[in-house]
Amino acid sequence: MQKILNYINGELIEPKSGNYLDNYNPAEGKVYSQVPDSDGFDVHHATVAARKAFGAWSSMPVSQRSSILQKIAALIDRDLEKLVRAESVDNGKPLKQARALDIPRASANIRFFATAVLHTESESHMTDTVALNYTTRSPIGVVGCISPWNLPLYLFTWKITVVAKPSELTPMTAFLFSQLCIEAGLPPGVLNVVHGLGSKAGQAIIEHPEVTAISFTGGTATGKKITVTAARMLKRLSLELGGKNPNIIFADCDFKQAVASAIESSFSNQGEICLCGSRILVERSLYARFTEEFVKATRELKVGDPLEESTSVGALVSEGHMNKVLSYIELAKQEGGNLLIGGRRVATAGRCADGYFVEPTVISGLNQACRTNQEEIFGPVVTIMPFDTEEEAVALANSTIYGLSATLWTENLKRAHRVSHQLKSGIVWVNCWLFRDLRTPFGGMKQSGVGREGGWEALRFFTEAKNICIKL
Ligand code: TXE
Repeated sequence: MQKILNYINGELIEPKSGNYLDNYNPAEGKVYSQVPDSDGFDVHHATVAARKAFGAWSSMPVSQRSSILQKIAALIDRDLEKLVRAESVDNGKPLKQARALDIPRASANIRFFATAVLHTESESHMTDTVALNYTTRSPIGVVGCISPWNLPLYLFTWKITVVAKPSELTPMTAFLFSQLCIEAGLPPGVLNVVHGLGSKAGQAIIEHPEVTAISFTGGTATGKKITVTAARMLKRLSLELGGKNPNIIFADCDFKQAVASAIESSFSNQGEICLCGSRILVERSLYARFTEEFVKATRELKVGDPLEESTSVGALVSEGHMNKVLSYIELAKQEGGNLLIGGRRVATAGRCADGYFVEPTVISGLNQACRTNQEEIFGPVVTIMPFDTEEEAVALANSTIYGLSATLWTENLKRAHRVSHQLKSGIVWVNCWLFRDLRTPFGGMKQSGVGREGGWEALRFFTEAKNICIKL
């Protein structure tokens, strides 16, 4: 059985303890590889390597660093199909999803930062004619990066700076990526990938005194735990957490596009994207028509073997996660919800008979206050609710502890601006979803996160500003 290895100080090595965890293929419900069960020793080894690499790497001319990163991006493009398949097998997502989103965005992320660094500027401020201030930005040091399982390689490549831990549920593409870093000539220690459990390897990264900043993407509960440790040690923190995002459909929308996009934002990646629109709010005059069309389009989605090109909805990432999603569907029924479609585990035959598939599920008849409409489910499950006025739509949209993204559909330009300004979320999409320019800030308000990543925000997070004031 294939063994995944840690990537420390430029080498692919076993964990010191020799212990491994089972890694499942969620479409088959079977173990298919082994992932290192790393501990504090491996994390320390990685951190020392990172510390050692830091000086030479951060003083290497920018053009050289840029060309190594661009080489890594080119190697990802070269290995596109291999990485697409690996991501699909490891996570359960359909091949076409990994090919359209995950892997191309991973190389785009790296290329973005490889070229952005060639165009940075320093600020300067004249104080009357008396003094000149200029501000430099230098790399902050060893950063611990913890990434989740839903968009494994894509989110991993947002965070690459020195000691990184991918999710233990989806380690494969980070391992393949380590091999590409070696091939591209990335100096030893600049990136170290330590695989293992969050509570062990992850916690050791957070607690390591040499790790000066932490960038985390994952669940809100884990984010809170990490904050407590980081606060005690005064570490800089960037958190990208959960969401319960509204998708607001006004009666004057482009109906066909709104239905098609709502299918995408509800069920892409099995609903396992923090940006998915899990609460669909529809203006009452359009409610019956929209619901009918939406349920009809949901029925047409093909659920099943992720390796088949025609599949739209694959397997959930793990048995535990599938059971969590199914328990929320039970909760929705107890809370008085009507299942318009879906609601059960999918029974498949052949290779995928034991896979973790759940039917795309649409629930109506719930109020905004119930748990189904308040808590993140993170699966192919959406609720649909009517509203009467713009004010009510905004109030419903804003009434959760989360504030990551919101989508709204209207052809009325004034309303688009007005509502966008009132929505309490870090990202608002008008007449589109998941349309992303890598220069823009990414992150959430309220309990969806702390700080922003993406674009210049990321460069700011990973650097330390210093102001130099010269009296003239
Ligand atoms: O995520 P965790 P889980 C949400 C989603 C999901 C819920 C729980 O609702 O149902 O979170 O998922 C590492 N110190 N999202 O439990 O635990 C862990 O090993 C350091 C939203 O799988 O947050 C993994 O690498 N690290 C989300 C990473 O944290 C720790 C994506 C994420 O796992 C740690 C995923 C610790 N103490 C889930 N404990 C999004 N925002 O996109 C765990 N980890």
